[in-house]
Amino acid sequence: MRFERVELRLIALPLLHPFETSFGIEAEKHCVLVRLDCEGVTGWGECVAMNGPWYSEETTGTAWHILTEFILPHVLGRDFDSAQELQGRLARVRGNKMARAALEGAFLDALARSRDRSLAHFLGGERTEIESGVSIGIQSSPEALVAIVERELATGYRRAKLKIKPGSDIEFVRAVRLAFPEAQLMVDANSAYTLEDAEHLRSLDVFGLTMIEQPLGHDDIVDHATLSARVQTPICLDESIHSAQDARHALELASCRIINIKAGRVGGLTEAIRIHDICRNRGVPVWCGGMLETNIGRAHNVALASLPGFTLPGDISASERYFVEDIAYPNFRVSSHGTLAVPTTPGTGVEVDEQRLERVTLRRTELVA
Ligand code: OSB
Ligand code: MG
Repeated sequence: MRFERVELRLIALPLLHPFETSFGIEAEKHCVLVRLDCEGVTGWGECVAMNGPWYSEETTGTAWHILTEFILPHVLGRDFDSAQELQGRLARVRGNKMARAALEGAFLDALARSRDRSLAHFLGGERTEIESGVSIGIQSSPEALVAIVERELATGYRRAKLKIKPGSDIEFVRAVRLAFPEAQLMVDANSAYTLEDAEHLRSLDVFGLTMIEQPLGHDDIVDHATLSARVQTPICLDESIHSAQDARHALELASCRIINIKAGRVGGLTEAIRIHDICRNRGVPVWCGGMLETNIGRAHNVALASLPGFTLPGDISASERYFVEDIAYPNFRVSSHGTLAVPTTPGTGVEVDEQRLERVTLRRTELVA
């Protein structure tokens, strides 16, 4: 398929509720969308880089720069028949995984559409529905958190992930566990602790959490191995894993027992599937993370999570938890048994609402072969 035209848009969508993590509060979602046109087929990709370099070093600005200056000029006017071929062409570009993943996502959507197949099937997905979990931001008090968890579990979600940071951790988790003795619960610290907090983190063991996600340094796999041996709760890595090689290294060092896979963080769906395969061969469970995506990115996540190794509920929840109005439809809805249906229509299965998109666009550019 010949890459004829690419359009980039920076958009801003107000979030229904501000989302607080250990690295900050987000009230408005900013992201870069990629539209790729080739031979009569259009594909869409979403770049998960945030406004600022708080989760990783990439931002909407760096993604825009890398895509327009280095990635797109290198691929426009050329023919690609597989994601491997596209990644090969981009091998010279170091890092910038989120920028790269956004283009690969658009290409895979277009490729699946051109073959009249759903993205999920095209990637090797087998499930017709995926297990859905929720990620709940840091709240002002344990009581406020319990009220939100109660609502989410009543909706049917399979597990609740609680964001934690020093000062908003043990007492919050205790309150939720006391209120919901049987619920599948986990925590995500987004790198808010150091190895000196090992004893403190060990006090989470009594709550029977499914895992502690990324407690230590965002680029660490060594201290995580030490911590992993000192706590009973399984450690899961998010920020530290940028490639299949990182995943292999982390598993060889026993830095984690579970991996959160985000295609954006690892350079795209192809690399995400490599990590899935490595983990599956070793019997290591994986689940699909989220970055407060619009329905475009959410649809890519749902397709990825339909692969057989995704055996734990992911951070992929109903569209209506996030925005007043999305930019692509239909919305993903959660069933009463806590699942989202995997679309069976061609490509991602969502279509962009051009008028709505236009209204939320802050910046636009177009590159033509
Ligand atoms: O660490 O998983 C994370 C959102 C933004 C940045 C990092 C993370 C998150 C989430 C949200 O946890 C998950 C979702 O999309 O619902
Ligand atoms: Mg995380």
